[in-house]
Amino acid sequence: MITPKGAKPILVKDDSFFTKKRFGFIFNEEKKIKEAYKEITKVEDLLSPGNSACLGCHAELALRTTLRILGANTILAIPPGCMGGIGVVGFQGGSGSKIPVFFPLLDNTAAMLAGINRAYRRQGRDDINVVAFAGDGGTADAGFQSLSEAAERGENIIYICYDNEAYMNTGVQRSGTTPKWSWTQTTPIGQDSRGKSQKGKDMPMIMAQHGIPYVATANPSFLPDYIEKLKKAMQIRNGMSYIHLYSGCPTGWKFPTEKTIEVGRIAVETNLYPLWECENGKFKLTHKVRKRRPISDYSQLMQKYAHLTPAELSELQRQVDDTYRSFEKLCKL
Ligand SMILES: Cc1ncc(C[n+]2csc(CCOP(=O)(O)OP(=O)(O)O)c2C)c(N)n1
Ligand SMILES: [Mg+2]
Repeated sequence: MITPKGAKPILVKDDSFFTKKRFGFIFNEEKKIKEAYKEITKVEDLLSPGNSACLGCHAELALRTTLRILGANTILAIPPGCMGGIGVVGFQGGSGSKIPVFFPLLDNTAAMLAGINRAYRRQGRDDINVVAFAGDGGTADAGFQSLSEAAERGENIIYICYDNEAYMNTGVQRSGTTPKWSWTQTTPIGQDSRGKSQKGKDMPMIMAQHGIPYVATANPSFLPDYIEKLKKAMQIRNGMSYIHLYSGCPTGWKFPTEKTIEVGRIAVETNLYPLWECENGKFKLTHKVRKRRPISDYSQLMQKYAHLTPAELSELQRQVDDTYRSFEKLCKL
């Protein structure tokens, strides 16, 4: 969809079909991506170049961007998971994160960050971003109690969950957010099993129900949208901000490594993963999909859903459409 460098622009002046009115949105989006790229590359990348992330890791792209936007005045918590596993803590200051980072346990990230945040605020320092970058297992399952309590107490931290929809670091086991029908090592495909049989937890909606000041969904394939949301989260001073990041995983979902950005875009274009924010209880879509694509455009891209029968695909399509319709209603309230 984005015009590659050097390619001829699609928009032809004076052509009755290729009008700016009809296709201007492509150029607006391209402009926004270029501006975001300029913005993030003029500041230092706070993650060293070498790490052991899989090729095509969406979460690594998101983490690099996140640190560039947050800047050096940031304390980062990375619980056990792929982002810890790739070497973010680093070795003798020569690799990994260039800002202070620590490993909490899988289950106490938000509690530890709350303590750090309070210590800084007590010293009158409110210029420091206290941030978690945690997987879905560390967020929706093992770490949920401490996260929910920190949200309820109004702890002023930024909690980012990168959701690759399974316990990837330990070899693709199902998590609370793994969607229905997904293949994982613990939800196999065979005579008696059609992948995961339960629905995934809707973590961003659960966090919105805590009544915290800012909740958003984001996707590294839509970086300008994510950057705007992160900047908003950094401004919040009266409670927790929670960002739920879609995070495509070529290794665990089994798709070619060069397809990560495309997979992430199609997740949004099928309405499977709408981009929204909830500021002080008010829900808003931040990216309107012009023509929703069928869910098969998404499922056929990866092995994780390769087993789906036409009947299961229609059921999945119905679920996606129903969820999206109720979400639209929520935005109108
Ligand atoms: C209490 C506890 N149980 C299990 C583990 C082992 N463990 C380490 S990483 C991990 C997977 C975490 O999954 P997720 O949070 O989704 O991150 P991802 O690996 O997908 O990036 C598990 C189960 C642990 N560290 N602590
Ligand atoms: Mg995970």
